[in-house]
Amino acid sequence: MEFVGKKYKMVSSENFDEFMKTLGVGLITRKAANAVTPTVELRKDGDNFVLVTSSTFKTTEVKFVPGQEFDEERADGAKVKSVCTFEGNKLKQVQKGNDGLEVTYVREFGPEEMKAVMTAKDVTCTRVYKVQ
Ligand code: DKA
Repeated sequence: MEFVGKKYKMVSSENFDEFMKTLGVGLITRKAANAVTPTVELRKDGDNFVLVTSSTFKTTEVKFVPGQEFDEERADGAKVKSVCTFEGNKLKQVQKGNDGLEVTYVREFGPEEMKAVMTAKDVTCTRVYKVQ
């Protein structure tokens, strides 16, 4: 997995505000999250992977073993359950909230960029990150 340890910085974002609205994120948190350009890095730590998303708004560390469900605290503070799996260079995350909402994230890692497609209900958000 040649993309482990690479740092990617966001260069574009489409529909993120609508996506966050669908997740039930309030206005103040949305404003803060919309204002930042996060850096994403996938790390490996023994059997675990750690997806680190850093910004001045918030830094989250999502620690997982592929295929095993885990508890996650999302960047908006929501307590959710997630499962992450790899399909080649794509990392797929399915996240379920207490409210029953299912959110999927597909992060496709490449040598130059990482593209994240996030979907909740009928809303899709696409964010592109360039290697640093
Ligand atoms: C990113 O990786 C954004 C991840 C989105 C997390 C869910 C929405 C949080 C709202 C504060 O660039």
